[in-house]
Amino acid sequence: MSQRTLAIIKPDAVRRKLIGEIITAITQAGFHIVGLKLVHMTKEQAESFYDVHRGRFFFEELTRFMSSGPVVVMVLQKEQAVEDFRSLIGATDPTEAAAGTIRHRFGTSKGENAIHGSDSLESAEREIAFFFSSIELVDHAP
Ligand code: IDP
Ligand code: MG
Repeated sequence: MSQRTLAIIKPDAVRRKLIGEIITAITQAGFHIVGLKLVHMTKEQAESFYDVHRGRFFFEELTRFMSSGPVVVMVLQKEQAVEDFRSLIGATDPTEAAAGTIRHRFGTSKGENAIHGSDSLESAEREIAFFFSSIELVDHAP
């Protein structure tokens, strides 16, 4: 079943000029980009995006970081996109992420881990709707 998931190239990776290399890794892994834009979130928008983490000890650091500079948000389509993209990005902590994963290659700490990927189909639907309207998404045959 073809699915859509939300990816975010985080501010650390954008600052380090890694947008091109990360998009290459994503498209070479078979994902089709069906939506893409550059966004600089306000602190409030980052808090709203990460609402499920409100109250966690890292919430303040996370939302400050995610609103610290522009990010690249993308909607990716592929068979089993949600699960396969989580595999491609690797574990949250880059030191624990498998070799070859995006976080292992480009992340520098548990917070500044280069990329976000939706953790379930339900999260993907919510996160895609958070950033994109239907006119900003192209059709891609499954
Ligand atoms: P995930 O991105 O792998 O799904 P989550 O546990 O959902 O990981 O956490 C969301 C984001 O919050 C992480 O990607 C990371 O940027 C940040 N984060 C999570 N745990 C920590 C921590 O212990 N210290 C600092 N930042 C963290
Ligand atoms: Mg998560």
